[in-house]
Amino acid sequence: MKFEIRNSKFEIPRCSRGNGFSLIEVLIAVVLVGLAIAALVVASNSFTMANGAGTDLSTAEFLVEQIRELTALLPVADPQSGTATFGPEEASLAGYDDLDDFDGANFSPPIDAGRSVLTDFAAFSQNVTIEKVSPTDFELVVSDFDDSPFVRVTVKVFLNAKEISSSSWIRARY
Ligand SMILES: [Ca+2]
Ligand SMILES: [Ca+2]
Repeated sequence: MKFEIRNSKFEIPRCSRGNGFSLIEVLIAVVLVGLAIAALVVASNSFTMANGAGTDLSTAEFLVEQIRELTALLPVADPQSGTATFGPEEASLAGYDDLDDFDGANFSPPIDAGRSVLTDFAAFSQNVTIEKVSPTDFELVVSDFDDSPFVRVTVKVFLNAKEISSSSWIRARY
């Protein structure tokens, strides 16, 4: 482009058609491309976040399943005493031999169904609560000393102290 002085006034010569783009056209194109890229980056970030949350949830559900499997075959009442004494009578996890031994247990790092520590998931933890519930209303928690044969198992999975997943089920003393 050339600036010409005519009659003491500056005139900006216009681009004639077919002779490339004007500065304004180029600027508008740059802004539009910029907006498109920004939109793509935002969309990509939110997809990554959603995907990450999905992975965490799958891991949490896997960790709930490990406790479910581990406790599925354990009796509700202690095999020696025959009573459901809430909390462990044994010194360590390896000796837990009834469901309520797991009451109040917190596994961090979490454990698998074979009671092995899952160090690869160290950011996660499993919290187990065992409660007696009323035979007529499983939503109603009764005293640990009640003679109800039903207990409710609740497993909560935390990721860096934030609860990710929670699951409950009912077991009966038999
Ligand atoms: Ca026991
Ligand atoms: Ca016990």
